[in-house]
Amino acid sequence: MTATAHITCPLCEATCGLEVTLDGGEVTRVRGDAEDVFSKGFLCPKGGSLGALHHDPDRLRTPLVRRDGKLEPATWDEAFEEIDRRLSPIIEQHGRDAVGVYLGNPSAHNLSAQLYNRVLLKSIGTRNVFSASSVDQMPKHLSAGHMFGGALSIPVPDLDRTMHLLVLGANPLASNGSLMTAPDARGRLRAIRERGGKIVVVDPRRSRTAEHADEHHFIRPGTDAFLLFAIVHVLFAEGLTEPVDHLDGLEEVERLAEPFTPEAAAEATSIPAEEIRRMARELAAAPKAAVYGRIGTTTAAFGTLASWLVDVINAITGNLDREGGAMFPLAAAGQANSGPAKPRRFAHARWTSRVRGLPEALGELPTATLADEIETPGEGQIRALFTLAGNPCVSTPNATRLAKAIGQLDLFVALDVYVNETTSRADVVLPGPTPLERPHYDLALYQLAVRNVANWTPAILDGDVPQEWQTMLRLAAVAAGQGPHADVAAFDDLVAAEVARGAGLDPAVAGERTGPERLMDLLLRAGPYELTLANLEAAPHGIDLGPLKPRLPEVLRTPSGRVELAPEAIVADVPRLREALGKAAPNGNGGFVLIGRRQLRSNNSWMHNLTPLVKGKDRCTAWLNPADAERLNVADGASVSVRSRTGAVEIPVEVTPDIMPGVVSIPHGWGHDVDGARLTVAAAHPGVNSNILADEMLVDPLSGNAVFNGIPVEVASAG
Ligand SMILES: Nc1nc2c(c(=O)[nH]1)N[C@H]1C(S)=C(S)[C@@H](COP(=O)(O)OP(=O)(O)OC[C@H]3O[C@@H](n4cnc5c(=O)[nH]c(N)nc54)[C@H](O)[C@@H]3O)O[C@H]1N2
Ligand SMILES: Nc1nc2c(c(=O)[nH]1)N[C@H]1C(S)=C(S)[C@@H](COP(=O)(O)OP(=O)(O)OC[C@H]3O[C@@H](n4cnc5c(=O)[nH]c(N)nc54)[C@H](O)[C@@H]3O)O[C@H]1N2
Ligand code: SF4
Ligand SMILES: [Mo]
Repeated sequence: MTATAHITCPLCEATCGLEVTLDGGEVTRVRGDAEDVFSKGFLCPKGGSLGALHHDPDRLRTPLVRRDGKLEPATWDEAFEEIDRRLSPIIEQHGRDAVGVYLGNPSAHNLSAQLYNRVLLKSIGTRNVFSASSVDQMPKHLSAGHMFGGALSIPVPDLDRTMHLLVLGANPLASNGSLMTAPDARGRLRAIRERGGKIVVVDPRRSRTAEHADEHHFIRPGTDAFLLFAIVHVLFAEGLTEPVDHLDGLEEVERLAEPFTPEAAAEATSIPAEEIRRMARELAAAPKAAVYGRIGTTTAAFGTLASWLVDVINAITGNLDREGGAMFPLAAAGQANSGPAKPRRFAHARWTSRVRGLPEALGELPTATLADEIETPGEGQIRALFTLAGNPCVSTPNATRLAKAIGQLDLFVALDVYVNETTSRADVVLPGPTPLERPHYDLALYQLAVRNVANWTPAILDGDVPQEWQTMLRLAAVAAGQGPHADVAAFDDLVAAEVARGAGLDPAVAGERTGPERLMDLLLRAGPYELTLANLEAAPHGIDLGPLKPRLPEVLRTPSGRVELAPEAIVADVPRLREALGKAAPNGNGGFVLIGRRQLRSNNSWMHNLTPLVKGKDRCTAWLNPADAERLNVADGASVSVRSRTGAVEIPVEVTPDIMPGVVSIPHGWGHDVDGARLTVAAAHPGVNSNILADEMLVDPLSGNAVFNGIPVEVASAG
């Protein structure tokens, strides 16, 4: 009895349509859905492994509760009773801030999390909320918030129409695109060149994207803000600006850019001044161009400044909101910037973290200070931690310290699909369904898509475990003091009533639906295309809502109703960059700086337990330039020790001219040989955890975002 179903892959930001063949409950084939309106048949090896994920014998299918030091299978009732028994006294005695929450990256790819995390957080009522955002894109949220009035009002490159793309710190050929939902990024990039356009990549590594570009510039890690400011400087100095309408702060930006001459930036970045001038001139001359910066620019010491400057350049070259430039998507549901305009000043740093005084952003505190908040006694100390779809013991800086801190908690509850490097330390682990067992809609990612689309995925297999929204509501009820056996359906009715009120609708319009289906139906109805969930259900390959359209000034939510080119909060950080000018000299002591790199067959830390994704030669290697290898006397394949302030790892070397001298690159998400983890396949290909080296004290002060690029390290032969 075979059947075919069509789903959207929820593993990364590309939202590919997949065709899944099922034989009973068995997944027999996964391939790209050729009829998908957006991805048109494209898929990557991870999407192809959804069957392997679903059938992975190590995947968690029942709750676990720690008894006599060991995680043992338990019923759902037992698990919630245990959480209630241990959480309630902590909240009673120490208050709500004693509960910390960490939301991991899959939360952004999970409809239950997108719709119900908010409810859970509200019920817990803690300020100690952390997420993967502050080890990732928080700087971009801040620049978008301050410039355009919305943290998700992030302009995306109009890939399918641009004629010139300047890419900094992104490798979409491996990552499949980020803050730029674009299935088959490779095909879309190829098409730019085929229509006579140009792609320029700036990266300390000759990445796969760089290989497929017209031009690649090595840049010293962490220095993108200097380069971008110098481009702004040249645009003004040579009269090449063509600012878009609805702009405030142009003159201030011109003034701020003055010290950042190409010569000064050349020294900092190691890109020659004449090349910087040429980059600026070509950007200005292109009929339509877009600047796009991603994780190489955000997980850096000047991450917010770099994120801001990307859009400053888009705005002053006339490319912001222009076809073929950097545009604002118009999503079908849930988009704050297409709802009723309630302009208000974008606020961040409304409070600061207790121990290090790091700024709040989007209601969260920086993950780089999570260990401080667990370890440091006093009022507000975290004593209980919830992780939802997160693996912070691998994914966040100074992982060794965080793992130790987690060990001293009074209670640790994890909602996850594996017992891994983090969740193996939990007192209670609650499993979630697999992507084939749950409905899906990319609420967040369609707000960042290079084309307006909407695509609904029903659950295609019955699951062994409750839907995550049910588990979240049950957790929320426990946190709210309603005990372990709350009426989840009644709670959900309240949630729906609130969403309906926000949408100006009667919840009854959604009929008999409950859970995410009901909420999605409401949000779609309230959205700009006035769709219903039934419309989407009738279109298994998605609904194409057309190419991006100009949205200025309607998209803006700033108090002025204009693009704030020089927001006060960001401008205040420019002196720090100016002071670093001239000091960002090459590593004097012959020392190195560490950067990361994503790999096509990895998904951050959590898919190395699937044989199709880890087979072949060891991928967790350190890249070293031949000149450095010679100096250190290490050969290709030999081991080096890499040491930072926080720790050391030993790792095999790949000697390659594709990395800049003085830079070493180690992929993150490895280091699977941890006691207690239940990852049979991953443990046989463990690699090392690069976040043993990442220093939690290094942050972008404006956003509190962790620095992963440009970490000072020492490298020596381990022979
Ligand atoms: N050195 C360095 N560190 C980095 C980065 C880097 O470039 N360099 N990148 C950073 C970035 S961009 C990110 S986003 C973070 C990611 O940081 P995290 O989100 O903390 O880590 P992930 O590896 O994505 O782990 C996801 C966890 O969710 C679980 N999971 C997967 N699917 C589901 C699901 O549907 N439900 C539930 N409940 N659980 C699920 C997995 O088993 C795993 O435990 O890492 C950051 N860390
Ligand atoms: N296959 C795969 N896809 C993924 C993921 C994955 O783990 N594997 N993770 C997903 C997640 S959570 C995210 S956030 C996205 C990220 O998506 P991308 O931002 O495209 O991520 P990377 O592929 O790491 O590309 C970052 C590039 O920045 C370069 N870089 C490092 N430091 C600097 C610097 O200082 N300046 C500049 N200009 N470049 C620098 C690196 O060499 C690297 O080539 O990918 C997502 N997609
Ligand atoms: S590119 Fe991303 S969305 Fe597409 S198949 Fe691969 S993991 Fe899934
Ligand atoms: Mo990420």
